Amino acid sequence: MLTLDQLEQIRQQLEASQNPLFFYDNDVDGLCSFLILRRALDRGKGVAIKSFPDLKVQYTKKVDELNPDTIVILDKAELSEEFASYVEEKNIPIIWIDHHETKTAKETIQKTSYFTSHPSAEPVSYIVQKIFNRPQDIWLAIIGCIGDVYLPSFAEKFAEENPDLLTKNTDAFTILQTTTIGKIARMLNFGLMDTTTNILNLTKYLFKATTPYDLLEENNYTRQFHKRVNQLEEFFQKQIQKAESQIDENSSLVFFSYSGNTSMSSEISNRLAFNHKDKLIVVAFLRPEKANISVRGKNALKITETAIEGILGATGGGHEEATGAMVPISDFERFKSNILHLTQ
Ligand SMILES: [Mn+2]
Repeated sequence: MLTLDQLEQIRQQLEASQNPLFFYDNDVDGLCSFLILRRALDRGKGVAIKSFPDLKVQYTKKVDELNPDTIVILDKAELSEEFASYVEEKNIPIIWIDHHETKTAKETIQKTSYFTSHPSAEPVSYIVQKIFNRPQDIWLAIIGCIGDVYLPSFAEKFAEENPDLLTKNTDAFTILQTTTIGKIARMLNFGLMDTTTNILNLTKYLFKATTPYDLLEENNYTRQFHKRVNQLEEFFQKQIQKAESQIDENSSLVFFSYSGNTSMSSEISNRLAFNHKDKLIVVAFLRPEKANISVRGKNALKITETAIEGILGATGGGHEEATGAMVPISDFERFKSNILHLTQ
C-alpha cells in the first residue's frame, strides 16, 4: 500500500489542480476511483480508457480538446511512450495511480508521478479512498474493490450498517457473486459497455448519488443504464448456461469461447470460477482479428504467461489467480493447445 506521505503528496497535487483530466480503466475499479476523486474535488473531466493494454497515443486528442492542467491515470497498468512524451512536451504533469505489475519502460514511467500499491496490490478505489477519507464515498470504494475481488478494511462496518447490501465475514469473491454490492459492481461493468454519451450521463449521475440504491432505482437518470444492463445480463446468462452445458466433470479445465457484439470474458470467467472452484477457467471472446481472454483459478498468471509465450503480438497479465490476455486470432488454436498441455 502507499505510504501516508505518498497519499498526502497526491492530495496536494490534486488540490492544486484547477482542471484535472482523469483517464480511468474501463471497469468498475477504474470508474469508482475516478468518481471518488471527482466527488472530493468537485471539478475535472473523466474519460474511460478503451485501449489495451496501454493508454495509447490516440488519447492525446482528449488532452488537446479538454486542455487540463493535470492528468490523472487510474487503474491502468501500461502507458504508451508516445502519450507520455506528448504530454511532457506540453508541460502537463501526470499522476499515475495503479496496482498492477507494469511492463512500461522506466523512461516512460519517469515522465509521470507514479504511485503503485503493487505487489500488495490494493485496488485503486481503495488507494484513492484513503486520500480524502470521505465517509460519503465509502460505498463507491467498496463497489470498486469488490469489482476487483478485494475486501477492503472498511467493508465490515458497512456490512453491519447495511446487511441488505453486504454480508459480513464473507470473502470478496463470494460477495461479488452473491450480494447486492456485487450485483451493482457487475451492473457498472455492464454500464461501461455503452456509448461515450451514455457513460458520461451515468458518471454525472454518480457525481451526486448518495447511496447504492440510487443506482438500483429506476428513474429518468438510470433508465438507459438499466436498459443496457438488462440487455447484457441476458447475454451473460446465456453464455453461462452454454458454458456449463459443455463442462466435462472429469477435466480440471473449463475452456469456453463465444462471440457477439460485447466482450464480457471477465464477468463470465468470474461466475464460472465461482460455480466451479476446483477448475481452471479460460474464457475467450472471439473477434475477427483477435481473442480477448480471461483466465481464473490456481496459477492463472503462470499459465497465462506460459500459454502466450512465443505467440507474436499476444499480450497478457494481471493477478495471481485472475488474468486477461489478447491473442491474434490466427494463433488462437495454438493458444488453446498450449492451455490444454499446461493443464493436463
Ligand atoms: Mn483495478
